[in-house]
Amino acid sequence: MKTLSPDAVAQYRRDGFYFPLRVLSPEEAAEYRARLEAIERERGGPLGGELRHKGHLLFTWLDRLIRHPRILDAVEDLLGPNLLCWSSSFFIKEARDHAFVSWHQDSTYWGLSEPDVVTAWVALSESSIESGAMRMIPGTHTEQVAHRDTFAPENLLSRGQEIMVEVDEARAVDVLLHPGEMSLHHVRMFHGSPPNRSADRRIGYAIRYIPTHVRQVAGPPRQRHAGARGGRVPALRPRGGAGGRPRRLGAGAARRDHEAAGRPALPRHHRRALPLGPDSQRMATGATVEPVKPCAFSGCMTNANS
Ligand SMILES: O=C(O)CCC(=O)C(=O)O
Repeated sequence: MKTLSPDAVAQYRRDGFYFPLRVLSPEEAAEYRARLEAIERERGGPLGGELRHKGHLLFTWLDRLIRHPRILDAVEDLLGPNLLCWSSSFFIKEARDHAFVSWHQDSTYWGLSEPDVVTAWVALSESSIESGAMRMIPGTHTEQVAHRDTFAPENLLSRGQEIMVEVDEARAVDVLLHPGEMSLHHVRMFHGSPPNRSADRRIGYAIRYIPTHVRQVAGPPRQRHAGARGGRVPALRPRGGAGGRPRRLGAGAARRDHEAAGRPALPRHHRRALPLGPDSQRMATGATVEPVKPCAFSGCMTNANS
């Protein structure tokens, strides 16, 4: 074990989640928050959907966060040493905001071959009962249940997805975190969160890790995975090599795979290697970047203008 005690691993396996784990100092967490808020100021408001998701593909500082050894050590204790970052998202509730997250299981929508996915949710501000901390129902990660789309406007989930069975809220555990602490949760965990009644924003960065044997079996043909740690990456063509720096995805290989699968023509930017460096460096130094338009292929964060 690298970080988690045998008891902590046993607790995760039994309950489906574990917290708190300190991964950043309060000062480091404040630095991450300051970087996020500098971008928001530059863009004139809170991040829209296209920048809230997979920010690690755009910003070098988030790319560093998804590879942070303290986060990876804990995730490795649960998933083993060969890890990909499948996705990441900011979950931000403004001060005294009605936004909430309905009870849901992440596994319902992600199209992955196995429920071997751990989310590391890193708090960049206080996550308390008042600010709308996540809530989890222990032991609910063992079965998949049906969901429906509600499209509730204040739901932070894209289609307002919610669990269709009765959720026993009396059993819910509040995942209370100070800035720089993280929680870990299983992809089938029943979880959600109420509105933020506090005077500060509630900011969390959710990083989704998978072991390299997990496959994308539904959804877009080519997801942008970042290699987080370890060497064997048999099928997903992650953007990062073995524990190393991000690299370009070969355009020819991507196109050949896509065409061989008999899929419709890819948008033009999917046929090229993805430029990570210039954009993220420009953002890191605070200069203006072109507006990013989300690609219609779900999960893709490429600038459709490129
Ligand atoms: O941040 C929240 O309140 C919810 C986050 C969530 O649903 C997730 O990380 O899967």
